[in-house]
Amino acid sequence: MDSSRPALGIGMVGYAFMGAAHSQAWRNAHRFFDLPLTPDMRVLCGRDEGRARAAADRLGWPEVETDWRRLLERDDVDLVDVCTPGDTHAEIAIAALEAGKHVLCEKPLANTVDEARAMAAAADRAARDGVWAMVGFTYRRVPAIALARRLVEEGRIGTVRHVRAQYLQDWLADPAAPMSWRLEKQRAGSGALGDIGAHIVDLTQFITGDRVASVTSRLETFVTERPWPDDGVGGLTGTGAAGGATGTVTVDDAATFLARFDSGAMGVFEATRYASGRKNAIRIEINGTDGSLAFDFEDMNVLHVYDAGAPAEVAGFTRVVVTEPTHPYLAAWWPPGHGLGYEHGFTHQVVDLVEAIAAGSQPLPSFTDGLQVQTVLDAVVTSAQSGRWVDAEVPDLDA
Ligand code: 4PW
Repeated sequence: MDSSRPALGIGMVGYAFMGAAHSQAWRNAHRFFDLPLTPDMRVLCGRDEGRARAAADRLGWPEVETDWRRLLERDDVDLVDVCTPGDTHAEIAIAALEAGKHVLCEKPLANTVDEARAMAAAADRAARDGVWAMVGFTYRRVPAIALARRLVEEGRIGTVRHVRAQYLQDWLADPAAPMSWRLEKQRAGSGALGDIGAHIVDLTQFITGDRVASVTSRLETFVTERPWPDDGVGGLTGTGAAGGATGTVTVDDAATFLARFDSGAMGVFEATRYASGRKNAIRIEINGTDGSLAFDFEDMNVLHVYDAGAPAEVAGFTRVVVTEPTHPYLAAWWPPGHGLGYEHGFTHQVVDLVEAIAAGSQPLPSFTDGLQVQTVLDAVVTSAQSGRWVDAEVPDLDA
């Protein structure tokens, strides 16, 4: 720890996939970026003491608590990082904000619009006292995505007409793949829609600076019964216990929807866990009047840029390798050509969050942004039920 900078005490709830990704970010951010506050990993919270202790030792947390409420009582915790399933987000985040702790909360913000609204209202109240809340739409911090936003903002592709976005995974393509909390509506809120569809809603809105105004959609659950894994955890890897208990899938396996943005741009979205061979393909293409941008997370250090103004003889998509020090976040890392990985998005998220807290400004995406994404997800569900176009609500915190 850099002792010349004030510490920001971190308490984290949850230690699975996201907990591990967040831990490495808290460990590393200040070692590569010159941060105004130095994150100090103080305590990891998990209900099972043995498992939490093992995770803490592995991930670099010196202490363990088994009740998240203890984190709120501790003076050495300034920020609570919520890395638990969606059904606990609202309770933990609201209580933490009311206790005067900054909050970083995993996405999607909540399981329902009502919960998200309550969280956004709590964040709004806390902000008046300089206590800040941010939702973890991490992929915004992938340098190629941040560059795409910059190019759109600069007007490089003109007026956006088309937004094409897919989030493709395949960890459920095998009907024998195990159950997990991600497949239970009560815990996760929704399936592919909220877990990965939320990312492409956020990303396309972030890149274009526009808002999804209305949608028409389809949701599908292909396999309704799956085996529980031996360890009861399950997830994106692993196998079900042969001959063991099974669980009922109560969420969508795949979501497709058409969207109309505020600007009139048209959007086509697809989120699925059944795209055999696609492991974590976040594919976004934006077509504007003056050019286009294309990105695929499976080649995450690259942004394809088309300039419609280039002479016809040489016009075409340019494969921009996003590793130059002039690209977002890159100056802190390696020489050109030495690419970044999945975990760096989380590191950059910590950087942006810590800088905003130190500056006394709202870190983005805010809980209100998370609420707005939630209203889009809600509109997708409503449309799938009715088979009609549904307007996404414009969140009004005073309502
Ligand atoms: O980024 C993705 C998440 O939002 C990850 O690849 C897995 O799918 C874990 O949760 C979602």
